Amino acid sequence: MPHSDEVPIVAIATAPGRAGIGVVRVSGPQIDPVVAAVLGPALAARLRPRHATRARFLDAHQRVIDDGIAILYRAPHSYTGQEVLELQGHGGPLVLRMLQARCLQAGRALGARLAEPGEFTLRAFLNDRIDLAQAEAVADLIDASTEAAARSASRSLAGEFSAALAQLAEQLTQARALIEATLDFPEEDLEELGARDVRERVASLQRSVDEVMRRARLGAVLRDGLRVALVGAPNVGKSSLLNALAGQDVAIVTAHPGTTRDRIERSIDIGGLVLNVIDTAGLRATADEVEQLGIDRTLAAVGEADIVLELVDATAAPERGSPLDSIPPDSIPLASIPDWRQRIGAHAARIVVINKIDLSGELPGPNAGRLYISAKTGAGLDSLRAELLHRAGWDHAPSDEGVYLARTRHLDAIGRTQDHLREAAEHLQPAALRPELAAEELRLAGLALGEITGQVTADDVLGEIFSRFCIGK
Ligand SMILES: Nc1nc2c(ncn2[C@@H]2O[C@H](COP(=O)(O)OP(=O)(O)OP(=O)(O)O)[C@@H](O)[C@H]2O)c(=O)[nH]1
Ligand SMILES: [Mg+2]
Repeated sequence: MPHSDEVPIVAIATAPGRAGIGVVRVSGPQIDPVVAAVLGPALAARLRPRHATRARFLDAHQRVIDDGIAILYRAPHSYTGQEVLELQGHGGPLVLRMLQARCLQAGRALGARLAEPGEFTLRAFLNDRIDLAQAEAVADLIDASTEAAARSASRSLAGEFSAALAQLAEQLTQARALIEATLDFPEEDLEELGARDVRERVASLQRSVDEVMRRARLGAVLRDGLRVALVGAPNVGKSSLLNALAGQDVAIVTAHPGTTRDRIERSIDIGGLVLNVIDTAGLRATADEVEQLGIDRTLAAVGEADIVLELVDATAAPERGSPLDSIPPDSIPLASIPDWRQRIGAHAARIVVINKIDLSGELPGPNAGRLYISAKTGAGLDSLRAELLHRAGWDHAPSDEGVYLARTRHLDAIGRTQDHLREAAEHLQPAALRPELAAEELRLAGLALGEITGQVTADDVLGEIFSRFCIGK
């Protein structure tokens, strides 16, 4: 994405389609010619910054395109930190396109062009109106699919996440300064200067970063949801369970084993947490080419899942003649594809769910490491939902309190901060005191942390982040 913020950019800022009101935005270091052309010189001269003014939007022949509201923001008191003109007109797609074209035409001498996705926010970042974590929070707020995620994004946007990071960065700098003082005065020994103090500071920093990581991980789940795969032999009730959790008939259910051939995904809100539940084709050896392709997809879904729900039919004849209860969860057999569990990711959780207890008579809920349910009657589903939340890191209904709506990029940077702090702590051990290496690790820890707010960020990272925005933001 070009970073030149010297030219005006123009975009329709409201969603495509018909609506009561639509907004066209212009931002640039200099946009007065656009303002004068679109509003007429007389009105343009009377506009007071940040005040709504009733205006007619004019085309090149002074014909009225629309009648609406104009707001002018003078630099740096605007979203982008540049001069910004906001035209609020009627929300018809055609009228907004005409208005957008008119702004482009009026700004042609200034080099005006259409905005790239996220380019208004990119300019806000480049002009220090917001930091990178806040810019990402803008996109997250727009994309939020649950209330908790929206509130959390809005707090990140207000700078809560950034403030926590800034405090850590400050503490990192202080600890480093203490160590470097001993390097500058070689006659002073670090032990004398208070190695214990430095050690305690680093230990306390480690605890603080661990806490930020914990909150960021919860936030990442809130933001991205979790993938939950329903896996098991044919006919155990996987599709029935998907339908029960979704509260609607999403997948076809029949008494015929091998009904589901393809994977079916649904986003299901469980107490404010979005779970992406994936129904799969039942696992068994088959000569049917279509069914085999479906089973291959099941195995792929198992590999991608954060949580695998292994479904077992409570009435199914247990193998090897042993009653189901006496088989440890790990060896409940899926006769024909015994090694499917090896596909489960290293960090993924597996929950064994015994279904159809309305037929077998077991009590609903957890017992001996398994969960007993009936997808048909709904018995035990509350326990299952609670277990899913628990595995996602929430022991109560998810709330946005104290959670940072983190992205993978953030988790990665926090993880590297943790690594460098661990190294620093090792170099501060009395037996192997290497203060210069400890100081260097603290410096690297600070750099890793700075990537989140964008103090140190490569251009390609910026391009990657902002290109995912919608146009006009
Ligand atoms: N009594 C009872 N029947 C159930 C329950 N869950 C599912 N069934 C029945 O079991 C049969 C198979 O259910 P499905 O949900 O299609 O099973 P599946 O695991 O998706 O099967 P495939 O797609 O073939 O792998 C249907 O006749 C369902 O009505 C349950 O909890 N109790
Ligand atoms: Mg099915």
